[in-house]
Amino acid sequence: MSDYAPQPADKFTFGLWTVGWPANDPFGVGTRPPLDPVESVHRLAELGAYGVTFHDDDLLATEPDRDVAIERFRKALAETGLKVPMATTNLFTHPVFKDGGLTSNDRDVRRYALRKVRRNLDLAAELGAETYVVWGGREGAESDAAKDVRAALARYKEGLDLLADYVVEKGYSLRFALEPKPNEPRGDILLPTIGHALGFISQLARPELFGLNPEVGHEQMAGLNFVHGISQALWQGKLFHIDLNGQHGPKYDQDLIFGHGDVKSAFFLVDLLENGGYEGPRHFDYKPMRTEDPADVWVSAAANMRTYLILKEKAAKFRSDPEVAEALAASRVPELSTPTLAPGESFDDLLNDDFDLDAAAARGYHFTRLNQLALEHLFGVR
Ligand code: GLT
Ligand code: MN
Ligand code: MN
Repeated sequence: MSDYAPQPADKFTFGLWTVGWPANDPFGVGTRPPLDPVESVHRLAELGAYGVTFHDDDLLATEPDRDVAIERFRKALAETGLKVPMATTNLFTHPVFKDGGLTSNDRDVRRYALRKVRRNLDLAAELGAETYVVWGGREGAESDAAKDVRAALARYKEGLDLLADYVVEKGYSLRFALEPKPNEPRGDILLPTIGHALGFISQLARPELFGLNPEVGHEQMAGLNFVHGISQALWQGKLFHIDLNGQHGPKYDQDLIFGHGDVKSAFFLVDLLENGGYEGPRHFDYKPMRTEDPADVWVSAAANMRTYLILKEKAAKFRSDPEVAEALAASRVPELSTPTLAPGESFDDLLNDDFDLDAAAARGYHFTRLNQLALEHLFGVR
């Protein structure tokens, strides 16, 4: 029996902005003091994490001089062996981004936003990042009169095409991961779901350099099935990165600890990630609750990883349970992987089927038993 102790090989990563969130919200000021990124790096390494991720501005949380902040961060990475697999740009906090960064109506702001991303791309590449996340939280509107959405998408494309050209020209081995979100902070955000973002990528000049960084809560805020969304991203070869957290259905973005929202979805998600060929980092993008003190922050960071490892063990047991294998077969789940036409068959050959319509219509799929077996594994009674 495992003690669920995270190891670097588990590839757990955390954003500096997660553990470092001082817990300020629209109704109140922070309840925790700012956290030194150097302390976060050391604490996360002690807890067994593999890496840390950052926005350009996160590095400046307690040290305003960028060069000094980068040097201190670099030293902490060297001391702990923590990796930086992903980085991103803050195009949402400063008031200048109130109407967006890459899609602001103000052309000067769009030009500034591109310069800000460009500068942090250089640092990301230097620190060995492979993925560059683009979360356009301010790219959107509150009123349909205020934003020409077709023009905004054209500017989004223009900006991302320029950034991709820059990465290629510099020889960086970075790929971009777009992060969908339906709303908050904007009333409506562009690229609101996994599906919208996948459709948008097909319009870019270098689609091969773009994939997704879907977040559990962002799809669930829109009432969507995250496991289905991740399945499609994997199927299209576009799951470049993932933001794991928890959410209780359609409401504000809760950013709970992974598994502390919809635990059934978390179980099937871990099952999918572990068996679906995803090899990237398991990145937690959560917020330690506002009620928690600075020591509780590390309890919450550990809880994300422990929950993942518990669910991983449960998913493995579910998959190796002979009764589950039998129930899957009875439900014809493996049959869906058989192509509808046999090798060498033509469309016309379908006309030769000896098919009993009434018998097929009468057959049950026995999904109830299968679902109950999954839940019993999750409950820990099998
Ligand atoms: C911000 C947002 C997250 C994004 C981060 C990347 S920042 O906290 O809520 O979902 O992943 O920009
Ligand atoms: Mn979120
Ligand atoms: Mn996120």
